[in-house]
Amino acid sequence: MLRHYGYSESMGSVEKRSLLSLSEFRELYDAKWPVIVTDIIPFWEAYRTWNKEFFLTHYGSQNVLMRTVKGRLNESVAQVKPLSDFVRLLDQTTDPTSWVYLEDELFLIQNPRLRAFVGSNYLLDENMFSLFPPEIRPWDSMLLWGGQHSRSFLHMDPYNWTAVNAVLWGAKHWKLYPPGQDQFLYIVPDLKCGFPLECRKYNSEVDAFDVDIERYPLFRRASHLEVVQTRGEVIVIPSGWFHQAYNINECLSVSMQLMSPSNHLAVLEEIVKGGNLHRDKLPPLFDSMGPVEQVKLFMSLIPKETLQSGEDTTKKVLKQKADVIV
Ligand SMILES: O=C(O)CCC(=O)C(=O)O
Repeated sequence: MLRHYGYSESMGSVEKRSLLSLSEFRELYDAKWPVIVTDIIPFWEAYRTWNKEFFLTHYGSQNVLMRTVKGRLNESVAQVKPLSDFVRLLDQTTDPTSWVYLEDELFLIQNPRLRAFVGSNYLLDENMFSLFPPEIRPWDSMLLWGGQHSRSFLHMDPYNWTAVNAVLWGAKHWKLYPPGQDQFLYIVPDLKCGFPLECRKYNSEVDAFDVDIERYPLFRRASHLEVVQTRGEVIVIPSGWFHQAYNINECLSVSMQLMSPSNHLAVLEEIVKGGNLHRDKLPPLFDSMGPVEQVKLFMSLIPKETLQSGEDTTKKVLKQKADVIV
């Protein structure tokens, strides 16, 4: 299966690049191979000014969405707490089996002045998510702040988009699994992403950093790459790659997403699978159209009720966060 997708079984590595042009990115990496780019974030105001004191002083009383883990990764509990409480817990937990992880899709969107500290990223130029109606455009800048040992699930991203993750401080150890290995990954069935435009969620039951090999014996057959991403670096992970990040020390990052002419059909496919549009609605000439026209046409066919429920989803999540009084 790896070969079917054009990957060889002897894995290569993840390069760290600077002065990478957009055309070279598209040719070599976009929807093909992960890459780390080292000369984007150092120009961001967030890189110079964000630190723990800054967040506590200006945003300490705001509620954030976080996960607490005591024991194994899949026993984690989602919670809403004021940011100052999160920081207190962060400073207390440094045990490999007890940690907290702020994973908030909406914090930066709720705080546009803070969001403005995140600078531009030319890799996201011409991002086709901008062609989505605002009501159903995926939230586009998730704040991730975790203590040592905290980690994500092993997962593929919503809509099978290209992940773009920028580390502002700390370091992440990544494990990256090329497509075509689902039979080794123990993917949890029937999960939903909960985004404004509903889609499937692809999480693995396996914690790649603490594998229960008796329970998941096939997992050892999955080929993967590993890389450490440090402060000031952006990692780009192509569509179709399962990935998991482990924070080696306290780490803050912002995660974004890319839909480009190289992966737009994969993204649209996920929107169909999410039940938002039946593929019969696409006219026969769809296949002969260019990527931008395809996305525009596709979006124009999304039912009005779906736009409304997208808007309602964002309002509901914001209300849930605001209603928690601790
Ligand atoms: O930083 C993490 O914990 C994981 C983030 C991630 O998977 C992503 O940016 O797609």
